[in-house]
Amino acid sequence: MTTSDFATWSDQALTRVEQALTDWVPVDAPAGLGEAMRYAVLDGGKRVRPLLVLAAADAVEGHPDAALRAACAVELIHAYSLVHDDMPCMDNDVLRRGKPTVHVQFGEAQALLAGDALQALAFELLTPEPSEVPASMQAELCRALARAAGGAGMAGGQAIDLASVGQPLTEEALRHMHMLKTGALLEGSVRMGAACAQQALSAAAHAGLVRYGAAMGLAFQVVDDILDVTADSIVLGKTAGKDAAADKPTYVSVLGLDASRALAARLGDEAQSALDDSDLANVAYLRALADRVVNRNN
Ligand code: GRG
Repeated sequence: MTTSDFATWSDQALTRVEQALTDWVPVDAPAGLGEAMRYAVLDGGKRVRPLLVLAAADAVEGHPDAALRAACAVELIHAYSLVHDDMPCMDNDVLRRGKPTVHVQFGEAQALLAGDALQALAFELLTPEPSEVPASMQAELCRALARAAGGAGMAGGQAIDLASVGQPLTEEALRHMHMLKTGALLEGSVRMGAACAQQALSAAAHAGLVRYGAAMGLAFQVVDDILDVTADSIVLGKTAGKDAAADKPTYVSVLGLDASRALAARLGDEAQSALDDSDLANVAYLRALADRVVNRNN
């Protein structure tokens, strides 16, 4: 596969995801809620998680409708988490994706509700009625997403993160926090793509994909921490008005910049080696996505 094959696949995948999100996030939720939900989701974001779902589904010849729904569902959970994470009770950010954050634009109560409604919508998307997607596949997708987003995943990691402000963390504790807070949803994206398989996967294929997802999840956060100190965060529209966040431990604060870069490269290698060990033939998009995540500059 050439770089341009991947670019073509990725552009087409992103167009499908964008269109589906535009169609599925309701305009008409009452009293301005729909507007706040659409503001939080549309016109922004790298859509890394949907691409991981679709690339993993491609590798296992997954059910196309289930894969598109899973790709959108995980992005809705991600969008909800960003809305809540930006609120004054958490990171208190005023800019996200180059725009005012949802609570700045719509008020805190509406931001809370928009996050809640996006979370619920994610599970509604996974369980359409009627549907060609087998009920067992729908249930597996819901289970994978719920586990990734809940107390054993993203929300649990966020709780650890909030409790660690101002605390020195060991590398192991930092790894654990990030595996949950950021890694679980990225790994969950790969698990959801795998759950779209229409035939039972071999143990090697499943294990390889899970290992790949775990490496990608941590790599994403390590690179995020590196970019926080090397990129112009105001230009990226990521942060402004941070208070507690400035005092949070990161890979760069715990390991230093050079060791963080080396760790990101090792995790990229680990992701590739996990794919080598899977018995899947069609993993070129997953390989290219691993390169994109490790070498990204935003
Ligand atoms: C509020 C339950 C709850 C969880 C929040 C995801 C998260 C947990 C917090 C986000 C805080 C943050 C900025 C973490 C760094 C890594 C990360 C998830 C960055 C944002 O993800 P990207 O880069 O964002 O995929 P885009 O805008 O491209 O979608």
